Amino acid sequence: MNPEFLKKAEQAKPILTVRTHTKKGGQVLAETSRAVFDFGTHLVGYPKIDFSAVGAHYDAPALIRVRFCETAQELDEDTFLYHGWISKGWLQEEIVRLDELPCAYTFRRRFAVRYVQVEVIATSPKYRLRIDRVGIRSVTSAPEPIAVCGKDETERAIDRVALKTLSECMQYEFEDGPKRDMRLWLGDLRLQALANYQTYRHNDLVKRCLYLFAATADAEGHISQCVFTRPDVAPDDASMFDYSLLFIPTLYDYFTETGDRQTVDDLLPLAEKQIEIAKERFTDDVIEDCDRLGWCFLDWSLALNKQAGAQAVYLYAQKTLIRLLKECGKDASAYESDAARKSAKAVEAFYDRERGLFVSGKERQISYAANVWYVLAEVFGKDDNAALLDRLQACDEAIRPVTPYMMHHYVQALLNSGEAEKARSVIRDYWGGMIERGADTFWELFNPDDPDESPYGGKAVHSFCHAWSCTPSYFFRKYFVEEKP
Ligand code: RAM
Repeated sequence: MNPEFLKKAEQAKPILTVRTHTKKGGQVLAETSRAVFDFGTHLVGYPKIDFSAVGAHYDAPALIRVRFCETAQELDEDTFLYHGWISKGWLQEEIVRLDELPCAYTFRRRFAVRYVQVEVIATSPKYRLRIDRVGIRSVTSAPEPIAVCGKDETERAIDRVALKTLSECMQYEFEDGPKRDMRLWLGDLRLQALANYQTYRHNDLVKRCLYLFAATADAEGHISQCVFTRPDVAPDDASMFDYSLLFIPTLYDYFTETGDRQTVDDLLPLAEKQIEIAKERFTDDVIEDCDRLGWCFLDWSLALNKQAGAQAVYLYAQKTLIRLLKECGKDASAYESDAARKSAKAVEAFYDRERGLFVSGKERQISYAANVWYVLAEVFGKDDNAALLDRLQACDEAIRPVTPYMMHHYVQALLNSGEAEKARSVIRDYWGGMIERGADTFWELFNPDDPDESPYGGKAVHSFCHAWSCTPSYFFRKYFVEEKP
């Protein structure tokens, strides 16, 4: 742990704004009955419920099950049937014994919630349980709400939900999702920071997160995929190839936005280290494939081969590093020659000239993930990239994005290739599709072709307020300026 970096991270720790939200109760529940309270909007915070007994003096504790749901559909999920590989510990439900009535029961855990469901498991024949009031103390480190933008109600609705998603994920760090995993992930941070620069401009929070990753890098400079901050700051024990490299553009974007040279001077050596570490995975300038889930992320499609896309992320990060070095007046020539070699090799190894698309792995798989990252890495010029994206769109067998994270990169690739109107309609269709299905905040996963798809083995643990889905607010303000508020 680097104490100097940790200190800088802690100095930038925000203060949370707390607000109180209350729903009046009055429902009287007998055993096995339940009541649902709808707060009308998504909140992140600490619930408190006031209970009392109705009937004779209570003569046994009340045993209740309380569920906290982000969406209405989640209320219908039978969580007992969830047996996926992500821990059941994330399910937002509590079994509570109320030994004394009346009482005000405060939940110690923080929840991401719109709907609160109270179900009575047991009282006694002598009394029933009355719910007098349900309250939530919501928390966020986002500054005051900001004005919504967009050219029509569809876009304004998307922007409103995106802003809400981002603000709910702004806590002591940029969290990936306030339901799960409640922590700082690098790929998520990069997109949150981009949206933040166009909206809340809480740039110290980005700085804090950059220093948290830097403080927890190991002695060789490996940056972890995510950082825990409770009870103490600690790195996860795994890294992902693409996420570690994305430290570079995250630092570059921060510098572009703030001009904070001190932070760049502190963190640039570590950014360079990411390229050195990543280089070890190449043989003759072609990245080695790997079948370990999570060696590289790109997207949550379990069928996705990551080989070609990983090389493209490397090129993208390295080119960003070159820009950063030059802007800091430093020599980047060694990186330039490496980038030229690895770009040429990528085309040789992965570009299928007949199909006009990049293919990945032994099976020569075609995916949005791989092709989009080659567009972002600018291996071809703008017009060629636009034509490549057309071919991609026409290719039925191409593996499509399943997360707003990958969809963000597709939209960015369209914009970089001069396809602003297509980019805009992707935003309207994809993010608008979540709103049509009732989203108050945007989701971790959304595959319109298969809305029940889950890489985890069940939707009960999905996060429905997931920061990497907040970037329509970035796109609208950065690229569609005429509708700026
Ligand atoms: C999930 C988290 C996070 C993401 C990683 C790769 O567990 O939701 O947002 O960055 O996967």
